[in-house]
Amino acid sequence: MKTKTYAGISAEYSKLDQSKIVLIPVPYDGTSTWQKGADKGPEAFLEASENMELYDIETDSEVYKQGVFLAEAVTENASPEAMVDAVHKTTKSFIKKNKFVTVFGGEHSISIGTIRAFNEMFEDLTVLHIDAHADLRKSYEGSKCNHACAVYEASQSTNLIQVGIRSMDAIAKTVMNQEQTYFAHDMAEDDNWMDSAIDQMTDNVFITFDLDALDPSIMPSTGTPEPGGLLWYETLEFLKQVFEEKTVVGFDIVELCPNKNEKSSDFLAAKLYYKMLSYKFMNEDADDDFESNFNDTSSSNQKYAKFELEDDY
Ligand SMILES: [Mn+2]
Repeated sequence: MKTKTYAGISAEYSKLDQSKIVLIPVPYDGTSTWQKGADKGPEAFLEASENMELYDIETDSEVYKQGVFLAEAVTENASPEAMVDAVHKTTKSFIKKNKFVTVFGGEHSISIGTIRAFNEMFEDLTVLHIDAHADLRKSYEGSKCNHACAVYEASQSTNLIQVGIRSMDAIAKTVMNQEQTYFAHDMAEDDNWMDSAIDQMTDNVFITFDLDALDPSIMPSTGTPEPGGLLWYETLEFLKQVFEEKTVVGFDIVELCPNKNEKSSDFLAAKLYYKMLSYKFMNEDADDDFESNFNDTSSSNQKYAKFELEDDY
């Protein structure tokens, strides 16, 4: 990866010791089925980030001053399972260092590893899954670590809330909790969806953001664009409310599939990432210590009990 620091920030804001935020790139695209190229996502995102102005008008803040450490990319790709294991280990190691951990993919299968790490480290985790696709298959094309399975494990072991869904296989209905699913066609008609979704969240929230949740008019560079997605300001309004009302413990952003003739998607991804950091730290001084509320719960096997009992389908 060419970039040495996130957004070209100076050394004083990018050293691990002083950084409250860690960014882990995962340039992985091993299981995508249609358009390839999500492995190029992190580099395009980092390049766009370097060309972004770092003062956020809305929050009147410069969140990079909280420190952003750009971790070495996770490049394991021997198999989807090996990649998920590597993402899980790396993510967990930085959570244990008391950092606010963020991950940029790569295709959505990487989130199986990030979610597993956050679920082991934070109690009563809600996974807020923002996506066009339900991604609830237990396995697909011979692997449980396929992008089509991104939140199956989360559906069994966390409080999963799905937002923006407009494409799914009928079999996903047997797994999906419809009460906690916000379909795009309903969201278009119901202004109350944001409050309703937030009401169903526990305090600790991990956000997995598949960029194809956004409308293809603003995010064309993604592997599987679906019409009828979220627009920019409604997305920000929702995210800001989540960050204000809940403890967001980390997030990942996935499925940027860059196109060299269309740079606005790369820039949107860069801006979205920076907005989410700005919302997280908007009430904190750069001098304040960051205290993660992690609590290693991985020794408890209780949260996987339900997962093990599920039948294959
Ligand atoms: Mn998707």
